[in-house]
Amino acid sequence: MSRLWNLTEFGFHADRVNHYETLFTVGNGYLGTRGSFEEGHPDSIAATLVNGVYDHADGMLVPELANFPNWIPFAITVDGTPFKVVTSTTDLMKPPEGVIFGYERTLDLKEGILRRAVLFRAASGNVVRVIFERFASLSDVHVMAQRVIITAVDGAPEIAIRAGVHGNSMNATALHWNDDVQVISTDEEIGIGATTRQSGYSMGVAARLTGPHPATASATGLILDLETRFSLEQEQTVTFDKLVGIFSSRDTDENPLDAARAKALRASEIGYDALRAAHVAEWAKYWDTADIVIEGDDECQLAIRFTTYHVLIASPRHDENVSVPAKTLSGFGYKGHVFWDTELFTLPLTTLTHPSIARNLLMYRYHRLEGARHKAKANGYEGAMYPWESTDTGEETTPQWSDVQPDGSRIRIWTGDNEQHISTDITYAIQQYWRFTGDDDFYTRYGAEIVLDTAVFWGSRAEEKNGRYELSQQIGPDEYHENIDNSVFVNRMVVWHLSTALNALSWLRAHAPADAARLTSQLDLTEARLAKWQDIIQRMYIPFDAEKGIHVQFPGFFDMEFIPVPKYQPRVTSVQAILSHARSIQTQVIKQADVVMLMALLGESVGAPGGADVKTVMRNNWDTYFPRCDHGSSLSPAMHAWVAARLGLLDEAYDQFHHAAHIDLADNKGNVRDGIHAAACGGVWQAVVFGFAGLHIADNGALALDARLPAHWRQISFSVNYRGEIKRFTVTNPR
Ligand code: IFM
Repeated sequence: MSRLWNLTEFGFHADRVNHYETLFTVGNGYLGTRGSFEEGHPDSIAATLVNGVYDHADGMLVPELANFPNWIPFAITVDGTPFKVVTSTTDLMKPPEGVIFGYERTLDLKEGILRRAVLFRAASGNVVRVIFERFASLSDVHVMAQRVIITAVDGAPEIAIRAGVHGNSMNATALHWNDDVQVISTDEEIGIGATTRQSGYSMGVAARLTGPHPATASATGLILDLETRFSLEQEQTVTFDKLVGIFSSRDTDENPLDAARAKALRASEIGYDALRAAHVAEWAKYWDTADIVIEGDDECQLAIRFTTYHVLIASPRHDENVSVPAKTLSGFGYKGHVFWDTELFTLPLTTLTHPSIARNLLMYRYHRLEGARHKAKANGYEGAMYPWESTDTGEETTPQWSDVQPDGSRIRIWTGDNEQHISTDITYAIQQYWRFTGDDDFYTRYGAEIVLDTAVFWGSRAEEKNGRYELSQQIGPDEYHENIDNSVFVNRMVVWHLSTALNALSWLRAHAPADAARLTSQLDLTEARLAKWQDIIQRMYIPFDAEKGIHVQFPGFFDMEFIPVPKYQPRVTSVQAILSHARSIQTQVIKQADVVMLMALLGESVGAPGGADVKTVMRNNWDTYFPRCDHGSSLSPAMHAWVAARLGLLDEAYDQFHHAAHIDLADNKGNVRDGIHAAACGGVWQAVVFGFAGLHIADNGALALDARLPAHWRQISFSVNYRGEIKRFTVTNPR
C-alpha cells in the first residue's frame, strides 16, 4: 500500500515544471518551499513563503507574502558538465550538455519528504546517479534539511558541487527586501539577513554543509555558496547534507539571522538522520487522526492523502497570528491573502483532527477584531465586520481593481466592499470548533466575543423596509452576481448567526456570568439591541418560490438569461470566461455552490418557508442550481459532493468528489502554478466525513454517522478528535 502514500512524477515533464513545483511543496505550517529543482530550471518559480511575513511594495495595490531567500540551490558538475534536466541543445557557446537517462521524483506524503533520483551521463561519458531529498522539519519548524547523494555508476568522474543560499528571490513582480542586507559567508556557514521594505519585518536564513570534503565559501552579491571538488571512484558514493535555519522577526526577539545561524549550527550537531527521524515521527502523529482510508478506490485514496497533506502543511502549529492563505504557502496566487476559504473549507479538518491548530486559526481572527471593528466603523456600521481578504494587519486587503485585461481595461472588484458573509463564516467556524472540542475556555474568553460583535454588525447592517428586514448590495458565494439585494445565502445565514448569538449570550449568562457581563458592557448588548436581533430573525426576508418549492438565490435571478451550462463541454475554463464578465452577470450561470453551500452548512435546518417539506425543497434546490453552476471556483465541487451525498445522489456526489480531489493533481483549471487550492483540499475532507459518512453530533450529544458511500467504495475509515477523545470510525458499504 506504500504507493498510496507516494505522489510520483515518472520522467521529467518539461511542460509541467511549475505545476509540479506547486504539487511538490514541502512545508510545516510555518513555511512552504515549492518543489523547484536544486540545480534550477529556466522556467522555475522558486519560492519559500513564511506565513505572516507580508509586505506592501511600491506600486502594488495590496500587500503580499514576501519570497524568502532560496535555500535549495545545489549545483553539481560532473567532469565539467553541469547537472541539469533541461533538454539538450547543440549551442556551441554553451558548456557541454549531459543526458538524463532516468528520472523519478516522489513526494512521500506520509513522511513529508520530497525525493528525486536522476541517472545522468556527463559529456565525458561518465554516469552518475544523484538522489536529492529535502524536508521542512515538522518537529522544529525553523529547520529545513536537504541531502544530496552522488554515486559514480560508470567511470570515475570529477565532481564539483555548490550548495547555496541565494538572496535574489523576488515575488512575481516585486522584490520585498531592503538593500541593508547582512551577509555571512565563511567556510563553515553562509547566511542572509534583510528587512522588508514597507512592513519592516526582518528575516534570516543560514546554512551549513556537512560531507566528506571540506567546502569553501563563495559570495557573488546575494548568491552565497559553499563549494568543493573531489573525484569519485567507480561505484563510490558521497553524501552531503545542507542544514538550514530560518527565522523572521515575527518569531524571535533576537536578530533573525543570529537565530537562524544558531539553529543551523544546532541542526548540524544533531545531524540529518536524527532530524529526519524526529520529523517523520511528528508526521505519524499528524496522520494518526487526519488520515482517511478509502478502500476500493486507489486513485481517490492517494488524492485525499495529497489534499490532506497540503492542508496540514499550510496550517500553523505554533502561531495564533497567521492563517491559511487561499493558495497555501505554495505559490504567489492571491498574494497569500486569507479568505473564508480558511473557516469554511480548511479549518474543519483541523477542528476535527488537530483542534489545537484550529484554535490557532480562530485566534488569528480574534487578534484581528480591531481591524474588523475598524472596517465596520469606516462603512458606517457597528460591531465587527471582517475583511474579505485579510493579511497580518486585519485591515481589508482586497484589491479594488483587477489586473489589466487583454483589452487594456481593468475590472472593479467588489468583494472587499460587499462580500460581507465572511463575518458569519467565521462565526460558523467558531461554533463548529466549540461543539466538537467543548473548549469552553476558548469560547468564553475569545470566541463568544467574535460571535457577538459580528452579530452587532449584522444588527446594524440589516435594513428594515417593505415590512421586513432586507440586505441590499451583497455578494453571496456566487461571485458572478455582484451587489445584489437579498441573497438567500446571506439572509438565511444572518438569521442563523443572530440566533446563534442570542443562544451564546444565554449560555454565557448561565455558565460564565462574568464573561456575559463583560461582553454585555463592552459590546453594548442592550435589551433593545437583543430585541432587534430577535425581530430580524423573525422578519428577515428569505427569498423562496412556494410554487416551485425552491429557495431563490436572489430575487430576479430567474428573470435573467438561462444558459445551458452542461452544453459547454469540453471546456477548460469557466463559462464566465467564455461569455465574458459583463454578459455572465446577466445570466443564470452560477460560479460556485451558493444555495447548495447553504444546504451544506445548515442541512435540513435550512428550513422551508410556508410549511413546505424541507427534504423536497432541498432536492428541488439541487435540481435547480446544480445544472446552472459552472464551478468557476475551485471551492465548488467539494460542496456539491457533500450535498449530493446527503441527498443520496451518489453518482453525482462521486463525480463532484473526484473532480474536487483532482483540482490540483490534474491542474484542470490550469492555474496550479500559482499555488494549491486550499479550500478545495479542505472541502474534499469534508465531503467524505460530513457528506459520504454523514458525521454529525446527535441530539444526545454523541457522534453519529449516516453513511452513503459510492458504489465501488468497499469501506472508509477515519478518526475524529471529539472533545479530547479520539474516535475511530469504519464504514463498510452494504451494497
Ligand atoms: O474565496 C474564494 C472565492 O469564494 C472564490 N474566488 C476565489 C476566492 C479565494 O479562493
